[in-house]
Amino acid sequence: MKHTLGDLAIYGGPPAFTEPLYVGRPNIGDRKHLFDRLEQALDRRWLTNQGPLVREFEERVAALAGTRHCVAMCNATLALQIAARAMGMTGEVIMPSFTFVATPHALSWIGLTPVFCDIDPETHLMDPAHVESLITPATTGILGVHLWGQPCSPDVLPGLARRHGLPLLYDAAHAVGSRWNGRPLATVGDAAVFSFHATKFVNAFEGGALVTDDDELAATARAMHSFGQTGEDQIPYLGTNAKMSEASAAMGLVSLDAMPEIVVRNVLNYERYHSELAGLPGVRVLLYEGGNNCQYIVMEIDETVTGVGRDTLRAVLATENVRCRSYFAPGCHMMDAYRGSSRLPRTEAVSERVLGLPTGTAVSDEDVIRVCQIIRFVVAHGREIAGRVTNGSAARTSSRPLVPTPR
Ligand code: T4K
Repeated sequence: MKHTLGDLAIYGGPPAFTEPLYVGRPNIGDRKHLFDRLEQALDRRWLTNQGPLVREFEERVAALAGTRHCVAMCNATLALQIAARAMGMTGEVIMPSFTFVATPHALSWIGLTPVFCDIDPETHLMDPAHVESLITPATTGILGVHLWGQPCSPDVLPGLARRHGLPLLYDAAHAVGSRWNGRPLATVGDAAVFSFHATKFVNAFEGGALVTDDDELAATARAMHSFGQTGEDQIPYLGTNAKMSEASAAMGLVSLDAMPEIVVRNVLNYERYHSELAGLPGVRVLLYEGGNNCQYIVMEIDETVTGVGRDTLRAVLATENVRCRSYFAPGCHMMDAYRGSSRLPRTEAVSERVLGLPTGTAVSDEDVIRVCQIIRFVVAHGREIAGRVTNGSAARTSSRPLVPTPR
């Protein structure tokens, strides 16, 4: 418990946690099952190129997504590139700026031009009215993002895309297992891309997948992800190598098996953060509709109310060994790689306030309570802490760096 400012680690007190508490600590699943599956792959001497574990993983993911097809890939970034090419996107593609940089990078890397749109500050999701206002003759597609596993305008964007004759792809990196109106969220739009990165709800060490009901799109993407081949010596497409390995599929299958217990932990942590931080002026934890996998727990802090900004809070937490992330700041349109993009006031305001909080199976109820106790303490002493951090006295009273290196 922190009772006085001197109890805070930035002022020389003992850190609240002896081991770092991370955002994105991987969920591991049943190790024995993983090793069994790896042994079997080694015994078969079939390690990649559409082996039995990848095929099984694809079947399981398609069932979860509620789609006819799943093409498993080595990560979501390549899956987005392949999806965009297979869907015929060639020029400008409208997407949110408030997302992980992989969303615009994936498309820029293959010569497409991201056109960034603003968000609804309440949900952090792309604003469909702004999307429509950005459509020009140069637009060749819309890339929605189901950020934090939430549904990105599933009742508006598909109709809008259809009216303008544009393909609608969803970056569903965060939305594995997420549902909307009782149906899997991945069934919305022409196709969706999942991430199975180590930090994700379901992980395959690294991995991604394209899911769709479109037979032709699935067949094209499948060819493109394996050098553009449709058979031995048949290369109708330009392609790349985005195949998932058997080792990744083994981890992915074990992780799918563990989904029920992961979601229970995620939801408990989500509810605990909400209850512990409820009523704290200037602080809000994003509220999700039902059906969210709760892999990301995101809070906002309003410095005009609390007197303490996101970066100071993050620094204080870091010295307590609570390694939060400023997901996603700055907005992609403010990054050097996209300099020259139009300003997006709502994205810019939100990206200054957000903080991703530690959760997942490595984070217990007691951990969450202790993290929230520190947040409450910092907010209660917001102006004082901000003043001391700004005028450098914190650095003088503590030998610890304000933001320790993450590993
Ligand atoms: N679209 C969206 C909306 C995305 O969020 C992402 C990825 C993508 C597309 C692309 O998906 P992939 O191509 O990756 O499949 C991390 C992940 O690397 C990235 O996959 C994820 N989004 C993004 C939100 O987070 P970084 O640069 O923040 O990673 P890093 O290494 O700083 O780790 C994040 C946190 O996880 C830290 O707190 C440490 C912890 N961690 C990480 C790893 C890898 C662990 O505790 N153990 C680990 O093994 O991007």
